[in-house]
Amino acid sequence: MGEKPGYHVAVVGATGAVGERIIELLHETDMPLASVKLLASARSAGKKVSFKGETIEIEEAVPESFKGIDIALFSAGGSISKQLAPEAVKRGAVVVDNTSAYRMDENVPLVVPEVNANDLKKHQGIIANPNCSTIQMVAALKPIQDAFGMSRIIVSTYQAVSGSGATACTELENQSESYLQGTDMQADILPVKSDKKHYPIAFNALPQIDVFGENDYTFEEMKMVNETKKIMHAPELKVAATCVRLPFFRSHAESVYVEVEKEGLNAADIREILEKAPGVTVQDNPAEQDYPTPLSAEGRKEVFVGRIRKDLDESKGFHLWIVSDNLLKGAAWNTVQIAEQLAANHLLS
Ligand code: 25A
Ligand code: L14
Repeated sequence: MGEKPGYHVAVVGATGAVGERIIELLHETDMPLASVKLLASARSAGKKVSFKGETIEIEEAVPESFKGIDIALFSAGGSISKQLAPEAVKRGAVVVDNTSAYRMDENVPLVVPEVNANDLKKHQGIIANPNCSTIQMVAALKPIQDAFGMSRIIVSTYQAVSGSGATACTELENQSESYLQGTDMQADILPVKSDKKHYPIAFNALPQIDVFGENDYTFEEMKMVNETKKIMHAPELKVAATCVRLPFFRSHAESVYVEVEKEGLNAADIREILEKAPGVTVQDNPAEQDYPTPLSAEGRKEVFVGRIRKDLDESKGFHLWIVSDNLLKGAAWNTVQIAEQLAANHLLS
């Protein structure tokens, strides 16, 4: 690319499920871009990608890649972020990291722009993009917390296979074909590539996302617990999660139970708050069977909320169904939004 005014951006993990969506969103951004550098593993180096009429060659990500980069968007897994994010910062880049490597680090803001954009001001070179299931949940719940207080969240997730990356998507395709042809399904990746056992995801439901911790919750579940408290600035909030993988490709869905602090509210009060909430679209009309689904949310940037109901027994309890594209608001779009905010607020050094 020629010498244009604007930011020099690098995408790490550019050939992955999230990286590809980041590149698409950079096509549309209003942020001025001087150059875009696409980085992945040596396996992909040399591949060519077209970007705004120019051809960009994928390069292997190494420490020197970040020379002259203003902002680096990382989506290549936690171990790559641990190795290379500090190298990028050392060379003057601000990093927006999509992995769990730095999220709970005290010096790293964990940001959903609609919820806690102010936290960006405290950054020291790395900003973490939260876990996908957490992002869509807090985007819908923070406005309710602000209006009515919140004491407890209990969530069960229904998560898409793309959260586990491009190779897991191929695994679901292959297993589906095998199942329909009546042959044995080969399972090598899900629930967790590095774990001891693998189960087929096709025509199945797996109550394990990420590995188990000592308390018998999975890391995905504990990410939802800990990240929610950090983003919502609510260490005392009670949060419990059960995370389940289902055999569809895109968008996570969540059944969420919340208890507010204010007495005497109805579902209509919750609906009214959510209708005004930035980045949230209420899709909730039982009479017309209108509610969001993973397929209806695919490719959309918003967080959709439906099935808003008051609990039958607990007067401060409400149930919601929250759906969003895990690769967009859950990952690539939230990342690009953070980059845009950093640029707009002069937070790129
Ligand atoms: O390591 P972890 O913590 O378990 O996490 C790894 C996962 O993080 C995903 C990512 O998705 C991967 O599954 N990820 C990151 N952020 C995410 C988020 N917010 C997220 N998932 C959900 N939500 P992915 O697999 O789709 O993309 C991986 C990208 O990372 C690049 N990469 C890998 N190693 C790298 C590296 N980049 C720099 N240095 C390294 N050492 C990777 O590039 C991709 O861009 P690639 O060149 O390795 O992949 C090119 C194509 O190759 C295929 N492929 C993947 N694994 C294998 C493979 N082919 C053969 N053998 C393999 N083992 C992929 O289909 C890819 O298209
Ligand atoms: O913490 O659905 O970003 O497997 C990436 C993988 C969230 C879960 C993260 C998945 C995870 C996601």
